[in-house]
Amino acid sequence: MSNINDICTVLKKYKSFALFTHVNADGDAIGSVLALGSSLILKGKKVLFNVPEPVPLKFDFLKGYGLINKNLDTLNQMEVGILLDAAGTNRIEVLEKNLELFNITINIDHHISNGHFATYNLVDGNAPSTTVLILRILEKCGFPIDEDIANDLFTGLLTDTGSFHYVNTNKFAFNSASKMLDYGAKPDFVSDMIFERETVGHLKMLGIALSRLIIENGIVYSFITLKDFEETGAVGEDTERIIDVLRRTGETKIALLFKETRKSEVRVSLRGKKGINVSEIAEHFGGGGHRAAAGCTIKSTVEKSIKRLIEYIKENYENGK
Ligand SMILES: [Mn+2]
Repeated sequence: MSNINDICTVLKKYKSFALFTHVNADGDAIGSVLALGSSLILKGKKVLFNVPEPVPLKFDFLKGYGLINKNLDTLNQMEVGILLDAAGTNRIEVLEKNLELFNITINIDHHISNGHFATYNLVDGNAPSTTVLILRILEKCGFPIDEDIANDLFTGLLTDTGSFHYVNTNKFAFNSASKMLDYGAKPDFVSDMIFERETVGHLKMLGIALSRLIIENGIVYSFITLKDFEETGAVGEDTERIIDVLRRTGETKIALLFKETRKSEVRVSLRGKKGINVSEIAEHFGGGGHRAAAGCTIKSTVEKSIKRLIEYIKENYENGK
């Protein structure tokens, strides 16, 4: 663990920064990149915003969204590489083999499975989102936080806590939210933009997933196939947050959504309730995440993936471990 002061020293000393986050970027990933990057720009620094494609459209209301993935050909001219909200470099293709592209790297994250792979690492598993850590850094460094940056920060906190529903909704979350509002964040605007602009593709996929829902001994699961994508015209982004509807029954301990992403490849989203740590399950299958929300990818068919995961869970979590 590095001292936050060391990170401030680097942010103040150097002039150019390349920011990175993980594939399937969520609100916290994009919010972190935009908040830190925008503040650095206000300090006169050069910043590249690197977010793996496809960049989710629903965050297009955030100022700075248009700067994402611009001028990436100058990546190797940047002095410092900063990784945000990513437990490892394996979820950032451009860095997987090229972390040494930068003399100095900084890693800011709240995943308990984080590998502390950078020169400076600020990893806090108690942080409800990476954006609360960005807030802490910006305040500590005395860097500017305007209304747009406050909205970036709030977007990460709102989405990673499931609108202040999840187990990570601690005092730290509310204290940080309160500060973000002081800096000008607009919760009603951000919530409206994120939750009240659903696509038809999302609603159709949600209907399909709900119609296939199976519940056995507190384990709730459903699946979505490539054929469903074809028939509804939905895209990957349309299936986000379906898992958060699946988990809603009172008896749910573990919820899973199996999503066929290509032939013989299934992305599994997991949610834990009643204290069950689903990141353990995801890690067993080569993935990772948080206690209450995790994911993994299985190289197999939907049917076999379901069988493998459900059997493993039944064997290991029978008594609500
Ligand atoms: Mn996060």
